[in-house]
Amino acid sequence: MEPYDRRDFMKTVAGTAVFTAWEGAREARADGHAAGPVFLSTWAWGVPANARAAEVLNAGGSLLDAVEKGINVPENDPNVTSVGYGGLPNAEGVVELDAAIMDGTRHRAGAVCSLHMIKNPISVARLIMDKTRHTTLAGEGAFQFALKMGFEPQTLLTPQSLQKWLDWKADPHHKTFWLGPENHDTIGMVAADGKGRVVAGCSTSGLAFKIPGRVGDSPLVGCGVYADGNVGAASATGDGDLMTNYCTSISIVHYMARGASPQDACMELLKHMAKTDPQNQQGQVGVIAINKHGKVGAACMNQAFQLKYALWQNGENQLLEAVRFVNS
Ligand code: SD4
Repeated sequence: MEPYDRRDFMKTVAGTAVFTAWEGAREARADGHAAGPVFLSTWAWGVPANARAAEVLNAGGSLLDAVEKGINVPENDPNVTSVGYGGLPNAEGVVELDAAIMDGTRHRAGAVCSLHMIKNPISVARLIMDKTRHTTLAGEGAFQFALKMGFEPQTLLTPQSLQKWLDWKADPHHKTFWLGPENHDTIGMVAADGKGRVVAGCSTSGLAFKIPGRVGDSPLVGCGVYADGNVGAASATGDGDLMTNYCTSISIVHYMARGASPQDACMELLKHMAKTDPQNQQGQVGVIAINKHGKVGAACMNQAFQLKYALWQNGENQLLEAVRFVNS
């Protein structure tokens, strides 16, 4: 395996993503702002999430409304087994959801950890940001807050996710998180409105069959999301137990603040992780970034965790492959 080298980068892996990032750069207006809004989301369910976000913005909603409502799409989809309704449960069969949203303009976030029985944690996170002086609520307190805000409690297990948990439970050799990683994904979305405003949001059920109470990177400000209106925004997907130790999203935004493009900022973060511990090159790490001008970047550590991301720009919504750090 050969780690990323900046000289090789332009001519190697995942050309589409590189091309797209550079195309985005070319489409920036002379005043430095993108011609219009840009939405960038993780994984295939990012495509309908972006479409909904663009629709909300187009109908006069704010960028925060757009990101929240966009993320609601995979949260509501029972077939997305790592986010919201239908998300795989913890080891005790309870679905515990994490989410965060951050407004780069106000430099203010809302976050919710280990929320049960409420299918839209990103909307609860938004209300924590907008209606309270707090940034993060967890567990029972978060649930009670959601009820006060009018959310309907419901079971988040679907027949399919219940069956998967029963199968896992019945398997005498099942993996647990006392030992190693399992099955997961998430929705992260970063957005710029073309007028200098940026927002980041993230929502997940976390690692399937996790130890109850485990909180991943997704709801932690600076880890799963970060947005700074002067610079840009970032989000992360993958092994949150690993990535939390690198504060991935704030690191990427800080690389951008020091002049890196969103793509180079993503790669710098991966390079730092690989340098700190070469084992991290086998890790499940995916990151996306946008700057306030609407230029984008997306990267993942290796082929085994090939991040796909959805990019909505100029009315077009594409699913692309992120650039890999390890070239094999
Ligand atoms: C977590 N980072 O809870 C989340 C899960 C995820 O791709 O994003 N998986 O660790």
